[in-house]
Amino acid sequence: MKDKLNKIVSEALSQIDGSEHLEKLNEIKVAYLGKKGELTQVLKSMKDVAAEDRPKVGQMVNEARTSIEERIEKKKKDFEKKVLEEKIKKETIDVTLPGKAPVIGHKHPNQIALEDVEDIFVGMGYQVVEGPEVEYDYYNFEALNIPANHPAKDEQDTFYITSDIVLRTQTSSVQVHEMEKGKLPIRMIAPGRVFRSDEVDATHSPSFNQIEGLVIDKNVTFADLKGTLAEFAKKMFGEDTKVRFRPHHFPFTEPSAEMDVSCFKCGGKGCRFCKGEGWIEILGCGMVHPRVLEMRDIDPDKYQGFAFGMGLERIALLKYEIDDMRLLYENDIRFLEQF
Ligand code: 2NM
Repeated sequence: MKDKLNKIVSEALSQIDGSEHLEKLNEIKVAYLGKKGELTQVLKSMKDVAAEDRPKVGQMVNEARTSIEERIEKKKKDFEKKVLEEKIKKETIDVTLPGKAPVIGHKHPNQIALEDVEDIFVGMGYQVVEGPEVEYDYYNFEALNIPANHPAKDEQDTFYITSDIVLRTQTSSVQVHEMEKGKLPIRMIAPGRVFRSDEVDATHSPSFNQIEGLVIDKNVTFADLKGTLAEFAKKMFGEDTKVRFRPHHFPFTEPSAEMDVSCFKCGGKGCRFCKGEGWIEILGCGMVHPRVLEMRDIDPDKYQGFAFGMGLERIALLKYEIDDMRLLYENDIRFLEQF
């Protein structure tokens, strides 16, 4: 009996060890431990065993059963481990493979220049104010002391929607609205799109961007204008930048001037960039005309103001040494990627 059991066990174990998948293992389990299995048959033949030998034989059969069961369990675990290992191997990511760089957008040079200008004036306590692009003739011209017969009002220069509604030619109209609110003092810049009936070329476009500034307070003088704009020039173009003012004429300011900055490329010696001048024109400015203040019920004997206006594209072209304004409007990715 003992030999028979040993034979069954060693056969079973070698079959278990040699099995290659889970189904085979189940077949083996049934073949040895199932209802009609070999070991079960042995148990059934117990009745033929002498009574005094039965406990011993019973123990032997149980031991045989346990050793087969344990080996099956162990083999099962081995299979599960193998399946898991294969799964993990399949799911591994090779972190050494080169990645795909995401395409990141760039700020438009106009936007960079706008944010630079805004940061400087906001730092000096100015508010950024926006207004409508479609404007009454009154706010665009009349309230700015531009008379009916002024050449700027010509249809050659201004886009008319109706006889008294225009596409704004400057953002000063926003400042007229601000003065109209009646809250003083005012310290503001008005950035935005303006429209003029110009042909497209390297320095002109029918639609471009302006930033105009306005300060109204008690005891404001031309010295405040000069100090403010000199500080702006240093912050915008570098601490060594010098400024100079040339007399000019605007209907809405008196006196009026144009401001140049020393060439930030050659430092003022004269180069190709400044066309040998050493200076670059950057903006127009002046003391707000008393008539402009009076029209808004501001007493010019109590309050004075200074104002200025600059073209955003012009600033961006200078800052990045771009020689054709059209590049700013074409949205060619190869151009925009450089900023
Ligand atoms: C410029 C030049 C000089 C200007 C004037 C005003 C207002 F509303 F106060 F009258 N706003 N902006 C001004 C003055 C604009 O642009 C070249």
